[in-house]
Amino acid sequence: MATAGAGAGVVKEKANASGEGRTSFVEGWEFMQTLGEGAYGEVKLAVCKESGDCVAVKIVTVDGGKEGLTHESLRKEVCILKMLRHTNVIKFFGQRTQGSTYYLLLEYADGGELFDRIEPDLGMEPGLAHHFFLQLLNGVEYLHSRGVAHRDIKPENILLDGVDTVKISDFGLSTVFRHMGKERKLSRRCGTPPYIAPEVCVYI
Ligand code: PIT
Repeated sequence: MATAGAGAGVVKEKANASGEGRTSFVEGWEFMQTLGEGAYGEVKLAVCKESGDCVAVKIVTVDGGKEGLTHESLRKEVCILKMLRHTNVIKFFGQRTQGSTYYLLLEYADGGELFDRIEPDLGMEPGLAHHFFLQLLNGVEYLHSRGVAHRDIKPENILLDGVDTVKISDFGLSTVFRHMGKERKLSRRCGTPPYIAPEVCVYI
């Protein structure tokens, strides 16, 4: 399936499979299956009705109930995504909002998560691990060159395309540590507990 850049406005309501009439459509794009779900909301595959191109759409509703999720945090995530353009970083194509619901149109990585390529108790063939790790380093080096700290790198956030190209995703916890050459020391302890580096956990 082709992946795409995106242009189009919000939004028309259409009945979903259970007839609840709550499935939103970004105009010109048809929503398909859910690609991922998290505390923030969900990511759906959307197909351009005209060209057949595919994008991933992250759908987030700011309702005050989800911890740490605010209009401000969403704006920051979008602002960071807009700064980035690299083969190993998921591309951002645009954003639509409808009330408190944000639709982020993102590159569709059709190879799934790196997480699913790790076999329990076995890991991964070293040659393949090397292939992924080099690309991950390339992506992280690029982020740092742009002054962006991702702060939640983990196999679930490393997506793959159909030819095993690494795509770093989920910038919900990311922040800017360098702006116009001026560095800012970060002190917030964040990440996903099982993956947090010991030096970040230690309370000084
Ligand atoms: C895909 C497939 C998939 C999830 C995503 C993209 C999500 C990407 C994403 C999520 C973010 C963000 C940037 C990218 O800030 O299963 O093609 O929260």
